[in-house]
Amino acid sequence: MAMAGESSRKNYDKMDGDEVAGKSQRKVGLVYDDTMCKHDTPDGEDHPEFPNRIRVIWEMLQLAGVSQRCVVLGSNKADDKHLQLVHTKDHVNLVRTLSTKQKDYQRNKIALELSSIYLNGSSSEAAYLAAGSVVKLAEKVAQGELDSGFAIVRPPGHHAETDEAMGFCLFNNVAVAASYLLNERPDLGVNKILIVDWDVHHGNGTQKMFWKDPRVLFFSVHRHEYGSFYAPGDDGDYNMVGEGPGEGFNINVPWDQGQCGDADYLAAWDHIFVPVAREFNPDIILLSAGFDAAIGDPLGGCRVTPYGYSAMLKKLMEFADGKIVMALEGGYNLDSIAKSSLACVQVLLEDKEIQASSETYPFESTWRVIQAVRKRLCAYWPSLADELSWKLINQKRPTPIILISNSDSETEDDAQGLLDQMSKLSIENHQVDTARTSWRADLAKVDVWYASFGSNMWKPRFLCYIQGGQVDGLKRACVGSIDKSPPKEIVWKTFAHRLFFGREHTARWGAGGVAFANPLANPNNEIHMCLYRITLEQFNDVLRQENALSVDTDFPVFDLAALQLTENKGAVIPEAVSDSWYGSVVCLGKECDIPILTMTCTHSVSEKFKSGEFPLRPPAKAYAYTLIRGLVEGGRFSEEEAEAYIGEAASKPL
Ligand code: X5A
Ligand code: ZN
Repeated sequence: MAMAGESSRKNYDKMDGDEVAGKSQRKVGLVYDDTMCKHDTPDGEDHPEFPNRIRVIWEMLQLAGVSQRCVVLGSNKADDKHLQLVHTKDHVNLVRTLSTKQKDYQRNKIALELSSIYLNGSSSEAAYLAAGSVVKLAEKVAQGELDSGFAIVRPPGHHAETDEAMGFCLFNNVAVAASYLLNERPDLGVNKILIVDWDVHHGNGTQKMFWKDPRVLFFSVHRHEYGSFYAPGDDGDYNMVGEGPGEGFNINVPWDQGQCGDADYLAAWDHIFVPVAREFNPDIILLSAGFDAAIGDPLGGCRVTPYGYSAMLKKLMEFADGKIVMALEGGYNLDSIAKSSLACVQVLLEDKEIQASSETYPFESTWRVIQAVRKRLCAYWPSLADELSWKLINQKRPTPIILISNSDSETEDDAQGLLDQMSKLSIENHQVDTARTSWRADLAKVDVWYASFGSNMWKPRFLCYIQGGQVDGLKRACVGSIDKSPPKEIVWKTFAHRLFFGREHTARWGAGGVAFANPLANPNNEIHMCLYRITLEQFNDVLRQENALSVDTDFPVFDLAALQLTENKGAVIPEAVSDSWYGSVVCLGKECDIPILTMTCTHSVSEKFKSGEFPLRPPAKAYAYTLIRGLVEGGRFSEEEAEAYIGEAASKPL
């Protein structure tokens, strides 16, 4: 395989000793190969996991003069035999034969069946190189030829499951390397491997591959938020501790809010990972080093700084004689991933003392999560058994507010657009304002039923609009309402309106329509709605978030006069949201003398759906699943019934 370049070849020779420029240092390996940049979207469409990610990291290491002090290795193609240690034969065959497909549409068809995957003619080669390079680097570190190393690879790996590519990942690079050391190289004496996954997403693939294997201790810290952050579902929950002989060897630290930073991550290190790693005493550490929890990342919404990464890595250097193999996973802000990578390689090189420190405290929710994890796992790891001191957990900071939210109705579709938007995004660390403006106090006294028929039927998803948080695919956290108290009551009701799905594509859910209710009633129709009893203040905040407006506002979008008008006329179009997709508020009657309000498209827009001017589209799988989940978990329907209901609404003409 191609080497990274002529200059690096020279470096390799030069670096063959322990002494560089007179100072002794650790031998750190780097793998980089431009060939992995060839994996790209087939149609040139923007995507956050794009080729330059690895290039900027490599260039940063060169510019900083750091790569010149490392051992630069060329890439290495994985053996099918090694891939099959963790993947099925079918999966390996599928990825291998991608390159033999002559036409993009053949690959597009495969990619479409998978979650968050694109493929082109070079995807197969890149996937083989990514996995093989991590294997090679791990082998050299295990052998002692290198002290540690960083494989700057793509596509990433940790979402890839035994038989499935997903989440931008084709082969599970780190898992292949771990399994290779344990099963193919008994001669190297690696009996216990610690895999640390600090990518902002849960390492679902890695977790599953070593679920019952006590030789691999898996740590993953990730955003989880009721199971709604990618990867969807319960896999990332802290209750997932492994099974059989592997019970206790799987440790998830699932954040239940975004915006976690150095203080939160280091708290997880100090109070969970470090004590457990000390007990486990690994022979080598493999690090799923995604940098999408970095400050500025468009997908992660967290705030880890290069200092934070270096401090976390430094704490890991205490174990396994510092034998650490880092493999790149996610990370989508070029500046952040380059700087974070540099900080990490400097730690591996033991360049200098780590400067700076974290000045803030962890969130209250961070302490809650850490305590829950410790409690769940202390039976396996005695060092987690003690209660954290009250003094410690009392050191906490308030949850900040992001002033922009988004929703199903978000019209920004392409990834670059999102990146642009992100750079304009104003994140302010101001505290929740307890001195509310007067309109809030007034509207807080009035209750309404918010009637949901789309993804908000799934309670955890709706709660994001109240309590803040993020659901799958959402590029930014919901801020929640200023009033974070949960709904006072939840009931289900049926109305004589038509559920339908329209629009072609959303940023969050990809291709497919989102749910609308026809604002006009029709006795032949039946729509199922989940009604949340909330205050009119909260309803305003939901309405604003649903239409991608900031909740930080001096004026209500929907005030008492508007409520009166809606009750009298059946529907109003609040000025501030009139151009948005959910531009009208419809009153569906009363329940216990409290008005039932829903938000949907305006009548004139529904006419355009009817005439075909706007497209009707069945929902994307994941989106439909959220609705089905809402209907099932809400006790409205069995899964089959829910599917049939959604299926019918998605296929019948308006
Ligand atoms: C490796 C990684 C993220 C997938 C997000 C899909 N994957 N929405 O960061
Ligand atoms: Zn990630």
